[in-house]
Amino acid sequence: MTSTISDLATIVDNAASQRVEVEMLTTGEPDLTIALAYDVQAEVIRRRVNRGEKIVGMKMGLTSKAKMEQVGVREPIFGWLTDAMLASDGDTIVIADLIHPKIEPEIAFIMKRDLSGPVTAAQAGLAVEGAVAALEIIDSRFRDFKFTLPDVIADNTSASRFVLGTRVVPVDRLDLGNLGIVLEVNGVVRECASSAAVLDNPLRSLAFLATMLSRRGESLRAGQIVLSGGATAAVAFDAGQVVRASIEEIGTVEVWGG
Ligand code: OOG
Ligand code: MG
Repeated sequence: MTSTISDLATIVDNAASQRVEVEMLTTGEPDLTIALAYDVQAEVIRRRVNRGEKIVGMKMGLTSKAKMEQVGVREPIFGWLTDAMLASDGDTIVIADLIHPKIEPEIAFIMKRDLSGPVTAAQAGLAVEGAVAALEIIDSRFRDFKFTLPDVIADNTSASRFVLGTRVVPVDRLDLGNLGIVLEVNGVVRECASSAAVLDNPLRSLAFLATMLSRRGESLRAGQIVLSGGATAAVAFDAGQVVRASIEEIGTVEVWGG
């Protein structure tokens, strides 16, 4: 590579703060590997933390076939969530702060205990306080929302904003392997799925996250939020829209585009 990790982190970090789409990193650096892309991601997050943001959790991405097919990348990935990305049920997200946002329904977990991989889905479930309905707003910094696997990893997996519902339901009361999920925009159903779409069970996504983190010497901490990945394809999120995710037995969550 001719660029440093720091040069590549500057490109995605500036694109996000200036709200402009940029060329994929792999166009100029075809040798960007997955391991180096996670180094770029870590540097982007380090800069956000240095500017005062706090890490509140982690996200999985590309954990369902619908998502993999939509973006043409077939491998689950992880990224970081900070307090600056977090919104509450019913909040308004300012669309002008973003580039070309899309929104997707997800099951989130709140961790009760620290969790280090490698672990199974059953062990991961024991470390969880409960499940929460969530919406994720993704906003790839790359032109036309198109990227390769290393690009999307370096771009912190398109993380932009996320919204949590208010009910935290203990996971031992849920059949997480088959809960109905509905995404509505302005009251019209746009996407439906079963939670089985997410690696057969979103707890498998959590376990896979802990396992992938362990390979980089990282782990999950009590209190952290984990997004398990979009169960359906993402839809465009525009000003004037109200978007709602309803997850069977867990609850609903709503957000406005302002
Ligand atoms: C990458 C992020 C994927 C998910 O839930 O699958 C993701 C993207 O689609 O831009 O957040
Ligand atoms: Mg997502």
